[in-house]
Amino acid sequence: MIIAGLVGFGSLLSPHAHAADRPNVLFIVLDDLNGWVGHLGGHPQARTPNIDRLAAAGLAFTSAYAPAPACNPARAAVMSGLRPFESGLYWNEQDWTRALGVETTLTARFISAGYGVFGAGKIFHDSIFRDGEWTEHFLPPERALAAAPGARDEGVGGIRFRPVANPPQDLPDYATVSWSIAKLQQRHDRPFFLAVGLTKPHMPWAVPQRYFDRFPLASIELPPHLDGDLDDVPAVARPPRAARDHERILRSGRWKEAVQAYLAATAFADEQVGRLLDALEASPHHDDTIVVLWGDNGFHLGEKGRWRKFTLWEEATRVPLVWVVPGVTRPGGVSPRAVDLSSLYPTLCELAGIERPEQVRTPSLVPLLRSPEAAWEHPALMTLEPGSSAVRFDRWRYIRYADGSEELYDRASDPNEWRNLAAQPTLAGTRASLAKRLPQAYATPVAVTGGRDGLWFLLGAILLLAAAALALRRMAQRRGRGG
Ligand SMILES: [Ca+2]
Repeated sequence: MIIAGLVGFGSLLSPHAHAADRPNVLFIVLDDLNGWVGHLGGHPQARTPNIDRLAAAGLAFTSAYAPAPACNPARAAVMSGLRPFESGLYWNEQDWTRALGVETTLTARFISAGYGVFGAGKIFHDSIFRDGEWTEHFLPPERALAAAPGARDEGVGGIRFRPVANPPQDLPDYATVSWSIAKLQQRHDRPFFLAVGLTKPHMPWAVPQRYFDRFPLASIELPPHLDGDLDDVPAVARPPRAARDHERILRSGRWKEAVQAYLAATAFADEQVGRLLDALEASPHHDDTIVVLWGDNGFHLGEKGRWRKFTLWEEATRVPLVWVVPGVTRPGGVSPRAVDLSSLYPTLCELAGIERPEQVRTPSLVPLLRSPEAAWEHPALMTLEPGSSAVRFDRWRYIRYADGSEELYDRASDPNEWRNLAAQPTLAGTRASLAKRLPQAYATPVAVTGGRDGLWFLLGAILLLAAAALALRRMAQRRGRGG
């Protein structure tokens, strides 16, 4: 059990506190972990005893959201305190290093305040570690994984899953956690900020057979889904391409297998979290370390006929968010307030007595860490692309797309978001007041350079260079011959 520290720093530090008085931070991020964890009840069969014991030791948010339903923009928002519509980072294909100056990011801020800042695994998109943002960092080696005996194939189309024959020690996350445990066991002469980024349960859901065995296929329950659910959503919310995953899954008859594999990958990731928590409890830093655990975005497993993320619905945006702050949170705390992860930056600054940069305007969560049910006037915002965002506030989810089309859900009576109420005349006032909370302006998107587009660009550039080199050689040959 993690016990909220007796010697906690219940009275928050001033920005002028000595570095030595500041708390340590253990910052844990999981890739593509949605609400399918025990304490959130997103799937009745999810088994995450370690994340749940952390939640029981402190405070769990039950309505926490990613600032964007994709890895790159969500992580950029957490690490910069700037939401996508402020930074111009909306998609995975954008180069976040162009938009975020080194001096502005969360870990650079902690380094300036005298912290030793350590990072392991995937923290930023593409696992990029820049000088000035880390005192020391670690990237685990990738090892070849062998299919478990009896594994059929690598999944269904782009939805990749398969049990592997390797032991857990062969997975990169295991090495990430081992490196981090060594950091927790060290003595530190100044406060530390240790960021640990696990890559599971991101696809491929390729984890040892033993994790699959915990979820017998015959017992697997499919997530809630409704025929005709998309009949009342705008056309822009159901692009034909996005439906292909689900069509293939239905044709294959392997929906339950995919659900089993996601639960298995999550159980593996949870076990790694458990190793870290055990190490923290056994370390000398147990009483003066803040723990924050979050998922970078949600994930659809067939709800609304969708797979992956990239939507403004609950499944793609809801994430676990757990805090244990000695002297501030109390065991068993639960906050139902809707918040988004762009608040992590100001919250951690406030808890550590570090002044937040001027450009970070998102609200600190400290009032909710102290009183989980305190009144909260701030909306949780999530952005898909310029002009398209969702707001979660009170019992509502309101979505407006760039073409002006809308969705409105009453989560109190419709937790699966099956009935779009945007056209209800009696809710016009509600809709208007929610619309006011949406972003009023969108930053120009940062140029797309990474991902597939970037590869094509690179390929084009290589071909051009090769053609130029060939032309030069021919010219030289002609000169050589002709004299
Ligand atoms: Ca519907």
